[in-house]
Amino acid sequence: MDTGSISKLVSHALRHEPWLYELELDDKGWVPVEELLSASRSEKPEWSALKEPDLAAMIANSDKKRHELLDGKIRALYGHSVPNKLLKQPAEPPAVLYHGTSPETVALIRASGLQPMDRQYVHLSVDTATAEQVGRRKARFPVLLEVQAKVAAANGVAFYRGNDLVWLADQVPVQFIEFP
Ligand code: HQG
Repeated sequence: MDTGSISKLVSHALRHEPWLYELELDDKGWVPVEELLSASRSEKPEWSALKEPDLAAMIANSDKKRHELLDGKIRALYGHSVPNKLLKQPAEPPAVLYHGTSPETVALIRASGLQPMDRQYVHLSVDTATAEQVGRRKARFPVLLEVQAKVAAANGVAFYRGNDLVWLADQVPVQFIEFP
């Protein structure tokens, strides 16, 4: 079983287009595992025996903690683009968070701050190595921006925990961003 392909399908279903799998996210992004399993099983013959432990193994063995299983439900921890914004509990962020992006995007961010663009939230990283990796999805030599997260939070910007490495924000005004 190719866990990478399952993870892609699960992310697509739980972040972007659940309706294509006849799934409906609740207000925190959860769906019943059995519903996701039956949708996944019908996608490919080799997934016909897919069970919850396979999803648990996929999460445990993944390079990033993208999904969470709890009490017979599963959700994506970040990355959503579904139209209804998920309900998230604001949390106290670390002092500094990082955002890796392409050099061409920096001027746009200087003009309008960090915006979620096609997703529900801006994605930030706890360390430069992770931000670098995120930025490399966009450019060979990404630019790392430093976000003064604690100061921004004290000034009314809401932050939310994604996983151990990823934090989310509705948007980050430019005065809290340090450019290289
Ligand atoms: C840019 C992956 C114009 C922003 C990663 C980024 C992450 C602006 C792009 C997660 C802007 C959005 C998300 C503005 C920000 N004007 N562009 N004002 N503000 N941008 O892919 O953060 O592998 O939606 O710099 O690891 O790159 O899928 O977000 O380049 O955690 O699990 O708009 O996706 O995780 O791009 O990545 P994305 P992201 P997975």
